[in-house]
Amino acid sequence: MVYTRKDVSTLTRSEVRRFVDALLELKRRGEYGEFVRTHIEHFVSDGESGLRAAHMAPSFLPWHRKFVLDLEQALRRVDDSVTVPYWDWTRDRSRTALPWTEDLLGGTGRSSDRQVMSGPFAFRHGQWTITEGVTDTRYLTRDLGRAKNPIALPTSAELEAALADALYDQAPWDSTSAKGFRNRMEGWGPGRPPASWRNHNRVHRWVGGHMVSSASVNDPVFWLHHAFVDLQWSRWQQRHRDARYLPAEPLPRGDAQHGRVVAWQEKLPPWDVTPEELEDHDRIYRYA
Ligand SMILES: [Cu+2]
Repeated sequence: MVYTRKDVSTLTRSEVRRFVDALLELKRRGEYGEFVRTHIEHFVSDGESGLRAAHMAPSFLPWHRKFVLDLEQALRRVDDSVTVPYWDWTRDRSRTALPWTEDLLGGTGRSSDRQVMSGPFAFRHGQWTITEGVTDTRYLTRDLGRAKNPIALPTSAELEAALADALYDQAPWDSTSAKGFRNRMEGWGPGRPPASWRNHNRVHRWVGGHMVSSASVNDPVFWLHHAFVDLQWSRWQQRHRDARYLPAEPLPRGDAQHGRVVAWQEKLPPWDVTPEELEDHDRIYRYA
């Protein structure tokens, strides 16, 4: 049965509770930590050697589509009414309103150590201890909007600039690709931070704390953010009917990116699935 992912601002109180409860149950069972670990292990950047499947690469979008889908299936094994909601950060831009409410994600971190003190994922409430990370911190951290050095969430105009690009991606297929929907959406822009952080990247920076690391999955907002990014890929496909995932073919020997990016019909690690097979999600889920 095809299910629906909803805008988080439209969820009923009971839908919010069931989503949170399912996350807490995955955490209790130890399954949640496996998702964090997978994301850390697939964080390979331009400067490192080896295949880049998840970030700074064309397969950024299909990789995270599959990743969110796996989490969603795990949540639905706990409670089959649950789907991953999306956070439209072009509209819900407050540091204190949705999704940062007491019943959903809780709020920003306190100023001394950025520890999140409110909501179900606050360490002090005993159900969200960080076990997989890149530091020893056991509590979830955030710094919404970067209190001491403020940055803004991306605007709808900036998002539109990504959606308007009819090319999916281009050489050198990394964080320096000057054009293409993928890099405009992933958000590695030219120049220096913070101006160079666009769309997806800027949201990670705006949330701060755990979201600014390869252990970003520890903050459940990761899923709401990536569901919205995933929705943008669908919108881009609808708008540019003839456009496709690129590269269509594996890059030849001699190309500096040979063996470093996943082509359209190549397997996307750690799964046995290709970008081509992930292009259409309509038989699994749709967006409201
Ligand atoms: Cu990621």
